[in-house]
Amino acid sequence: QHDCQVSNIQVMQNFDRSRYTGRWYAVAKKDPVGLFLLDNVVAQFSVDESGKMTATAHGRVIILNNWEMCANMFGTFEDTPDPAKFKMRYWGAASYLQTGNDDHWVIDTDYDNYAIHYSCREVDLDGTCLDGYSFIFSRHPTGLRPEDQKIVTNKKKDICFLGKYRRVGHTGFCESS
Ligand code: AZE
Repeated sequence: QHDCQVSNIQVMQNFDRSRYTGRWYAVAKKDPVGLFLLDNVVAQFSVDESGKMTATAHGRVIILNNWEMCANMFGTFEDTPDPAKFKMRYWGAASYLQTGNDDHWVIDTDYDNYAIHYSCREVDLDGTCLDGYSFIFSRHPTGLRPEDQKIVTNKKKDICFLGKYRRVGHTGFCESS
């Protein structure tokens, strides 16, 4: 169904957080309103001794008066009754970076090649997403495999973000961090 109701969005069945750990390269993103990671976005997911999921991420940002820098971010995940839906509390290594508490849903992944992430920050009165963001992740810095592209396109449609993504470039800007 494509009624675009946030509450009807299907997420990954039987999500296995341990198989999700490790490095993911953002290959495309749909931006939220306001400041956001621009490009060179790489996320690293971990599961700690107690089973809690945590992550770090970096990406190029431009803050304040056109100050370009690499944002080093941290995230902790609060579980919900659905194993693929989390609340992510996040903050930057530097205080002038962004902090927040966003939904973090894993829509689909094969763990070894691709992952589709979704976060709606604000649900509209009609139940659709008014302000949200999404990352398409790949295990490969070179991008998605051709065989995964059709799956990803279909999922973009399912979450009603098709046509709203931009490619995420990797130029090595954040390599030293
Ligand atoms: C995400 C993957 C896992 C960890 C984190 C993520 C999100 C980070 C941001 C960062 C924004 C920073 C800004 C700085 C000026 C989803 C990539 C923390 C949303 C705007």
